[in-house]
Amino acid sequence: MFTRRSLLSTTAGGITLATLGSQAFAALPKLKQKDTYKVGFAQTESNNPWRLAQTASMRDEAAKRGWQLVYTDAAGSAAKQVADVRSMIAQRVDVILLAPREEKPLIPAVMEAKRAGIPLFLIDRNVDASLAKPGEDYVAFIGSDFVKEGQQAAEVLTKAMGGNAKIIELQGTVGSSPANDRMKGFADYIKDHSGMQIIASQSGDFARDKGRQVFETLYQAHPDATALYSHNDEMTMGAIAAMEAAGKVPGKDLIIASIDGTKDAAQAVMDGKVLVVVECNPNFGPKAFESVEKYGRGEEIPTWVVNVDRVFTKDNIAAYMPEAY
Ligand code: GYE
Repeated sequence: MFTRRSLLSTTAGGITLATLGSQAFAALPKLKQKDTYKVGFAQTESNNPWRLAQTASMRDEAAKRGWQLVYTDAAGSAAKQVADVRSMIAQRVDVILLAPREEKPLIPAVMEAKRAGIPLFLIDRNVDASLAKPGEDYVAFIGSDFVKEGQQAAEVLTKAMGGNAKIIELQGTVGSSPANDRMKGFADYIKDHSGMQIIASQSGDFARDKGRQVFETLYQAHPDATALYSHNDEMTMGAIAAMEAAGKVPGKDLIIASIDGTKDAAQAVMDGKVLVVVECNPNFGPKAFESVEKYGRGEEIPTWVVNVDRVFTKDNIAAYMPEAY
């Protein structure tokens, strides 16, 4: 529980630091200060541009520093990801960076690393906070505020639609923290706007083709839908394909709010097909490796290193295009 600790919040260089009292870190495995580390990076899947950009960022940062990267890809299976972390423990990596596919099934991996004396950082996704705690069971979570992303998507959509919409929601991977929190943030915002109604909500597993199939089915059942809220850009692109196949005009017949910032989605904002993309930046390499380095120096790490996300609409998307992946 968080009761015995003091929680301080400061903002430095766009990163919010939520710092816990130092006694909380006593239980964590330590990291020796070294010139170079053997870092395990347990990726969850590689079937979309966001994941590929994230992996490239991790590889680039490792290469830049001359650190060894032990990379695994769980190919969309939480069970394989647990096995991947176990193999990193067996190989005695210095530190583990885990992008946990789902909130609960990865808890054993987090706890086993702790018992093995290997410090672990969660990157991009979180685990269930009632079962494992930052600063106690793992060092820190480095990633976005997904609740806020959902709120921001809802806010832009609500304003654009004058407070009235029949919304189809495409959820991310069931049991993953971005799906849970993006759903919550959006719902929190629209509950004060009675004209904003979610008429159907189902998972498209953060994947383009699944998103296309699920949207097609939901839209056939709910042809009165006027908006789409999709938890990531890949599902959005799938849904756009389904809309166009049904003879509908994305951006006119259905107003779209999405999350991530892929090249395809940014182009769709340029083309007027997508109203808003809330950013979720995949370039974790510099921040993740810097946090490891600091931890090795004995510095206290904020329990949540928050990525600050931008909001892209037709007004500012052109400037972002060169960065899109
Ligand atoms: O939005 C999605 C990816 O975990 C924050 O996972 C990440 C999400 C991201 O597959 O596109």
